[in-house]
Amino acid sequence: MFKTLPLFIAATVLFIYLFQISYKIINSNIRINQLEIIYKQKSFAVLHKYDSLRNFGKINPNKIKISTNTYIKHDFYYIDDPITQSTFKEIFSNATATTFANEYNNFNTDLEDYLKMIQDYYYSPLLAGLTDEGNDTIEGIDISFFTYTIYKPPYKTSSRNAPNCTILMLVRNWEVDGALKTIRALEDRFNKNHRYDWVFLNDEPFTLSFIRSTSSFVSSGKIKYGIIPKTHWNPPVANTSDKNGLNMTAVNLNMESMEKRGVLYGGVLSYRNMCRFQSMKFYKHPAMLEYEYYMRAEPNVEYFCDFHMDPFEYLYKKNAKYGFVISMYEYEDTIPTLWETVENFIEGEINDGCKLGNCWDFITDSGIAGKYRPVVASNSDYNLCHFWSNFEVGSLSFYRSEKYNNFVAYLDNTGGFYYERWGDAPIHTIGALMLLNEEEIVHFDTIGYYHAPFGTCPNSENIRLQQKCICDPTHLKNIDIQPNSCLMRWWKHGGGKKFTYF
Ligand SMILES: Nc1nc2c(ncn2[C@@H]2O[C@H](COP(=O)(O)OP(=O)(O)O)[C@@H](O)[C@H]2O)c(=O)[nH]1
Ligand SMILES: [Mg+2]
Repeated sequence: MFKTLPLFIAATVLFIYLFQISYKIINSNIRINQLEIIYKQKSFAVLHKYDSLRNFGKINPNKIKISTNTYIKHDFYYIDDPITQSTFKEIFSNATATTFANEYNNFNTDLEDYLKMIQDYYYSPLLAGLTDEGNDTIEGIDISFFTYTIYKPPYKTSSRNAPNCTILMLVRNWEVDGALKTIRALEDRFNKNHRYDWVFLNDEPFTLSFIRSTSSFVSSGKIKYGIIPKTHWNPPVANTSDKNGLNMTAVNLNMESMEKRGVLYGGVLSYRNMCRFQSMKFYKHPAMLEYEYYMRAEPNVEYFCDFHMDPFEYLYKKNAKYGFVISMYEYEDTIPTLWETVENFIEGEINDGCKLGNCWDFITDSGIAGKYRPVVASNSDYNLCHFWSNFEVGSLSFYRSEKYNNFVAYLDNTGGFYYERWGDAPIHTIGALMLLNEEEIVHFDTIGYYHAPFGTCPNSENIRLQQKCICDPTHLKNIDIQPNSCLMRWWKHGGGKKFTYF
């Protein structure tokens, strides 16, 4: 008994001690949790204090600041041209155009209404089986060109140095994060000083959240959201005026085989739609009609440096038609018969007295350029060099010219966009070199740019400092120092090595 008592007391003390500790721990955790909950509730209340007022388009413009630099003023926020009666008249009969343009322009100004309109006119009939894949018309009205326009104040045109220019991004709703990264960077590095318009195009209607977030990232100016008609997007089918029609069984077989061979995007139909659209349709979209020059932007790219000059102004003042930053070799697997098609086209044109542009050697010379041999051997007289079109600045009148359109229509008639997987980059490149001369094509050597997996970074330290570049020209991802860059060929056979300073 006397022996076990101290043991018993010690055990009891230990138990009480441990119990107290656990109680404290549990209690403090509970308290922390409670505090956290209260804290979260409070922050939530503070954060969302103005939510009911902040609902898009329903705020008091004079009072509520909705982001660090943006006041949305309701008056400025409305559906606008270019879908006015005259545009409609080009597409529809007169009577339909008048009714529909009125209906369109009378729509309430809220974004929700835009979406409801899309829902009513676009999705519901699709779901009800009233339309099919190849048809955008509802009761004889083509709804596919709908463009929604936002004016974001201060809406000034005076800061622009070239007329009628726009930044164009073809994009899907789910790419919104990448789109925001691009907009943020391009606005910061370039456009906040110029306020050129933005145009977003999609083969599906943009969602409300896409429109809200992207428009809030643009500093100011006009922002358009356009739907691409299926007739401009889907493979051309038989019995349409577009072309003779593709043999889709053959297209599918080719896609399967390219996929098996590991050709990039070899098995993807939507990629082919995209390449054909970017080659021969984008400049025809009504949202683009008011513009003279365009700059292509893609989601998830980077702009390493401040722009020291305005590429639009540069092309405009020099009367140039095409500008690029990166040039490299194309995958031959995607264009096995492109070159013979081009040669056939040229043969016909030259017989008609047409002359090739004076930089043609840039894509036909296959000799050694600089100290590197070309790493890509070609099976045709095309050396596979092309301007990377994910960044390009181009004259839309060049793209709308009869000659360019004859060229792409000829290519399209062979079905090569689908039977093979012709990219818009080699097509823009070949078109430009065929129809333009040296002084009309510009290499922008001071723009720092990255699109996976390659980028370009100005070589001069002075320029990098002046333009606040975040890039390393010696990095392996700098395409300009890689043997698969075509830049040396451009210096040798194209426009030469020039500097893009005024
Ligand atoms: N709306 C839409 N945009 C597309 C589609 N496919 C590609 N794009 C856009 O077209 C551009 C090129 O596509 P991307 O996937 O970046 O191809 P890559 O640059 O050749 O690897 C990007 O701006 C994409 O957002 C599509 O099916 N629908
Ligand atoms: Mg891309």
